[in-house]
Amino acid sequence: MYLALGSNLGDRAAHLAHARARLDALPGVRVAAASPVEETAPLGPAGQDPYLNQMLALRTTLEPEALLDACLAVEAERGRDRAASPRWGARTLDLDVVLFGARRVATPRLRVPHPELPNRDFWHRGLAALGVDWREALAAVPA
Ligand code: PH2
Ligand code: MG
Ligand code: MG
Repeated sequence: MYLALGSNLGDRAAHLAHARARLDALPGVRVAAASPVEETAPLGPAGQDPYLNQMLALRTTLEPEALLDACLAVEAERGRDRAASPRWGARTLDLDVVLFGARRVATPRLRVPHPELPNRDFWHRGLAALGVDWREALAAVPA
């Protein structure tokens, strides 16, 4: 599966490094590959600082919602406070499930493929660095 990392608050590179290490240490999760880290202009509310973004390829035996729970826990370790920040507001660490094989998930907590995938060129570049064409990957997911 492919996981997007983002940070635009505090020590951004350290937040991303923490995420890579903690995810790799989780039972049933391996970081198989990582794209280069890219600095990107913020999408969303004005006045935010630039992001660091990175795409990871994870091998996992976890189900998508279990992986989501692990991601939320790792975000919280970096002080992510969802209540304090508006949608798309500044954040220390954001971990987004972008693709999970050819699976489609649509639950109240999780939508995969990530609905923003078609709109984020930095995710497209991250996936391309991992050998993935985002259009082909999307096309492989059944409706
Ligand atoms: N994530 C957001 C909102 N805006 N902008 C950039 N450049 N990178 C992101 O990862 C990002 C964003 C919400 O998750
Ligand atoms: Mg996000
Ligand atoms: Mg998120």
